Amino acid sequence: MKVAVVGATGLVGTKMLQVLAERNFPVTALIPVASEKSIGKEVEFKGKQYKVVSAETAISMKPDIALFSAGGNTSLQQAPLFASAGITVVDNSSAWRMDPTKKLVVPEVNADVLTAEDKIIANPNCSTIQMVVALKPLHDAYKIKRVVVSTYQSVTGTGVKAVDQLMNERKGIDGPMAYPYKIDLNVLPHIDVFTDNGYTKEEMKMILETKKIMGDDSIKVTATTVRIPVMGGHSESVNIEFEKDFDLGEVKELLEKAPGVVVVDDVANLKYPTPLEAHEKDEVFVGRIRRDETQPNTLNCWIVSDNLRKGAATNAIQIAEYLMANHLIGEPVEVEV
Ligand code: 11C
Repeated sequence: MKVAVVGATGLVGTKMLQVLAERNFPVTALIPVASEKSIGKEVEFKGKQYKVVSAETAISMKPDIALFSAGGNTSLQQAPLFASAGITVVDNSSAWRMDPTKKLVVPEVNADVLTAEDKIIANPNCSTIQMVVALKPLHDAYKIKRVVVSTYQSVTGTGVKAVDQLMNERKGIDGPMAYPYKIDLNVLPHIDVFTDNGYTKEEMKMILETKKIMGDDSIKVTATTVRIPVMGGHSESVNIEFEKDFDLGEVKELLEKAPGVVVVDDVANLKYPTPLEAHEKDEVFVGRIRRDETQPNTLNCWIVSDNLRKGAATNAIQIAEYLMANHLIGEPVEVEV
């Protein structure tokens, strides 16, 4: 596969290069793309240096797939240019997610919606991805009525400027601020911009994207998304009300068997997921699984994942792997017998 990575110098773009290499994605040509100011810079892939090129140059090189993580505006402008040249785009920005003509995909949940006609495929928001991976097997078994989620999100979700702000504050250095307030030794109940209903855009992403990915508009979600001074991944406290009652042992079994999920739930031995433990791993970790004793058919749990991996790069590359395995991109592979 000829693979373009658009936004190759950013936090997610860099992680995409790392994950492509680790998963041995069959890259026959790598085409890193970034904004004008980065053209000519080099990125490393599998020990080799590659020069960053413009989107126009990348399109002329006819990649099979373009993995985008360059922000919503770039995506709105450039994804259609790639798509109309026949190149399949997997886009990590929020630009196309709620477009009814575009698929919003978490492979463990709804890869089967993909077809060869999908030329722009949306990668969901990181905090939504990790939640739906854990919700899916439970929805299939007990049908979810309502989800109440509060998040504890890593500064890496904002980007390099936020990581620098946190590190500078730790060292007592003044520097550019990614947030309106200090983040070290602080907690900000504010991720992305506020919308007219008093919720943030991040909260609305969790509400709307969950329904679309799960293919069920009846699932009610309410969210409070919070930034904390952490780097390894996002954590979520999730309260789930089901239509049917459940057996706690069966819930754990369903989660243990679910693709992409690792259950870490042994409080007697103080075992529960943390972002430091989830860092640099591809799975979604679930723990603190317990009955909400205040109302029927309701479960509490704690969901943690590395937001730059399963929440972004890994999910996009899993989509690419699915497209490849199902011959939805590139040339069909001819096998000699
Ligand atoms: C954060 N979830 O942690 C955001 C980052 O819509 O893809 C990803 C934003 C998005 O700040």
